[in-house]
Amino acid sequence: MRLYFATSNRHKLEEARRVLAQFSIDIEIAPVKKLEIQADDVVEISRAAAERLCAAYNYIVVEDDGLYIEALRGFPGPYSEYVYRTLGLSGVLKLLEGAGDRSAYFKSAVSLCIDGLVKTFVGIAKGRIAEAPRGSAGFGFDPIFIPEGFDETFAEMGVEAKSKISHRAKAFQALGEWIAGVRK
Ligand code: ITT
Repeated sequence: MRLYFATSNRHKLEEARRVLAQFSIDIEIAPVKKLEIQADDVVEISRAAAERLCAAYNYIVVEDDGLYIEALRGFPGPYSEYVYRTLGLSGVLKLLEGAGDRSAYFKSAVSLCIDGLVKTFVGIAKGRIAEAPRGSAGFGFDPIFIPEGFDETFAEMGVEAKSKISHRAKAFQALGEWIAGVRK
C-alpha cells in the first residue's frame, strides 16, 4: 500500500517512512499545497488540512506538530514553525533563561484521508529543553530537545533512534496499526 504525504519537510517524510515500513506501507511526498488554519490545537489544524484534501485525494496524509514548553505555558505550540523561523533556537533558549522547569513536549497530529473519511492519530514525546544546542542530525528544534529517559538531544541521537520514540513515530505507529487492523 502507498500513502501520499502533503508536506514540504523531507525530514518528516524520512521519519514516517521508517515507521510505516514495518507495516509494509510506502509513503511519498505529494506535491499538493496544505492549507494551514490558525488554531490553538495541532489536532484541529491537522484535521482541517486533511478535510480540504479529502474531497480531491485518497490515501493522503498531513501532519501538524508543535513544541509545548511548560515554563512558557505551552508556547510556541501551534506557532512552532513561525517561532523557529523568527526567534530560532537561541531566541527560545533566551526565553528560558533562569527557568527552573525546562520540561516540554512535542505533539504530532497525523490525519489520513481514506475513502472520504478523516482519521487523526496523535503522538506525544515528553522531554526537556537543553541548556544549549547539541548535535547536527534532524531538523527544527531537535538540537535543543532531550527526550525523557535520555541525555542526548534528538539531534545527537540521530534519525534512526529518534524514529523509535518521537511524537511523529508514535502517531505514524498508531496509523500503521489502524491500517493493519482495517486490512484484516
Ligand atoms: P509541513 O510542510 O508538513 O507543514 P513544517 O516543517 O512546516 O512542514 P509543522 O508546521 O507541522 O511542519 O511543524 C512545526 C515546526 O515544529 C517545524 O517547522 C519544526 O520547527 C518543529 N518540529 C516539528 N516536529 C519536529 C521534530 O520532530 N523535531 C524538531 N522540530 C520539530
